[in-house]
Amino acid sequence: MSNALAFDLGASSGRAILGRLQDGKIVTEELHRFPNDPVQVGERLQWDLLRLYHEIKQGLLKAKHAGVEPASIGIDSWAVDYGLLARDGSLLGNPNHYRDRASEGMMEKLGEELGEAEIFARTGIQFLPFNTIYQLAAQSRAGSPLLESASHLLMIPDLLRYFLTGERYHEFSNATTTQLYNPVSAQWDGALLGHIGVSETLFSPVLKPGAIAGVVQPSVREELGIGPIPVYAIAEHDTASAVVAVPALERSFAYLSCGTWSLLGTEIDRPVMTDEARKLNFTNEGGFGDTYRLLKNIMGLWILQESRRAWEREGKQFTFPELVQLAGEAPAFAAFVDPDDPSFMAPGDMPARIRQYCERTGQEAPQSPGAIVRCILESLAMKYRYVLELTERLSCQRFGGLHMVGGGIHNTLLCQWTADAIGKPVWAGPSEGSAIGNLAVQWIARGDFKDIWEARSVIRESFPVTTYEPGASQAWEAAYEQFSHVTGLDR
Ligand code: LFR
Repeated sequence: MSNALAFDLGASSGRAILGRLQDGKIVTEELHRFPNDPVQVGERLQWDLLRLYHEIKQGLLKAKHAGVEPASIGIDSWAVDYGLLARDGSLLGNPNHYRDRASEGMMEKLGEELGEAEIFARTGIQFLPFNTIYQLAAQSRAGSPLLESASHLLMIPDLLRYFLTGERYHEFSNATTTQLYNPVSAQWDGALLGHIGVSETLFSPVLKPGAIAGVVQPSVREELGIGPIPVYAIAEHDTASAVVAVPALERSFAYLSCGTWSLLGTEIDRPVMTDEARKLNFTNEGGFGDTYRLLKNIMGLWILQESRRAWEREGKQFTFPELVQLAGEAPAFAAFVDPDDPSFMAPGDMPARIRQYCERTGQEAPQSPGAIVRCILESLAMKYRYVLELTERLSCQRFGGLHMVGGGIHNTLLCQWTADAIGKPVWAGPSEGSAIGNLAVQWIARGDFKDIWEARSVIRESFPVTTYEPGASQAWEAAYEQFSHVTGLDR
């Protein structure tokens, strides 16, 4: 019986999942779950990184108290954010949150200075205003004293792994999301770093997912009373881990990793660095086993989560199932938004922003929570169709359906509407995609699975997959035209 421990950190919560291989199947157990609340301090929105490290140690203690010594550990998290270390290895300040406004306008500025085509040719990465390159350029141009005194930069999972092992490495899948890593030369891009005035010496070697990245260091062993557990660099970008866990049996497949973000795309062997890919703002993020993730970020359930928080501030409490039920009862196709409108990026009053979007585009604004949630979920389903069709075009493939993984699959209405919108089946599961992909890479690295395809077929056997067949196709087809028109995506 071979076990492994996965720490999976999302933008609002984290968990420690123990995985066991039992009779040819994966059995998982959640040992620890904890909130990850970003903190607004003055102008800045930041991550409470030391608290996250504390929770990782709590997870290790819970394993120990359950009488389990994990055979290995892996950590995955959201991408693009980083921390800076001083010469003596101590953390300089708290890492900024990617939804912080510090780098506002920097993407446009660097685009003008360097040319978007040049940046894309060097990285193959989509233009998102919070990419590491823009965060770092903003810090560098503001003359940040932290950056000036920094000796090392590590991404979030690299940092936590460093605290555990004392060793500094980057990991490939997450490194690509910086928009500073050149997949062709397989190195940090010196020209881009030079332009933003950031020294290459801040960066450490990049490990491929599946590499051993150290063992739990003596001070931590002593503190927790545990052994020298090996720590692997898994596919540390949570989306990369989620893609590992897609229970596809064939090589050509499309996925939607559905959580706070919706990431929709396909797995490919070589980045698609064409002008068309750049103009459509697709990305080629690194994956397991020298693959790339040709995908697009879609704002996702963030808009719903933030709406719920806004209602909560007004004293109206709803659970997610309640909101989904109200959406089901509201009239269909009454109003649409483009979920990726920049006005939905920062935390704030989403219901008001949705109403403003609708007024701006000549639609009747939804008022009740049910109508607003219906508008969000239908708009997401429509955007999934749009991005799925573009993925087919860019990757020259036709998909028979869409694999959906992640916590969003608990929203059965969204799964059904996605199937309706794309006119193809949706195969939903597993919901803990990132944690399962994290475990799977540890098992591949340790030789328990021969390769990713064996891992995927065992995942398929171990976790239920629910099929949603498309229905009401004519109504959805007509509504898609309405959606494309009001969002301007038909232009
Ligand atoms: C999903 C995710 C996305 C990334 C966003 C910000 O959790 O990792 O892939 O674009 O968060 O880091």
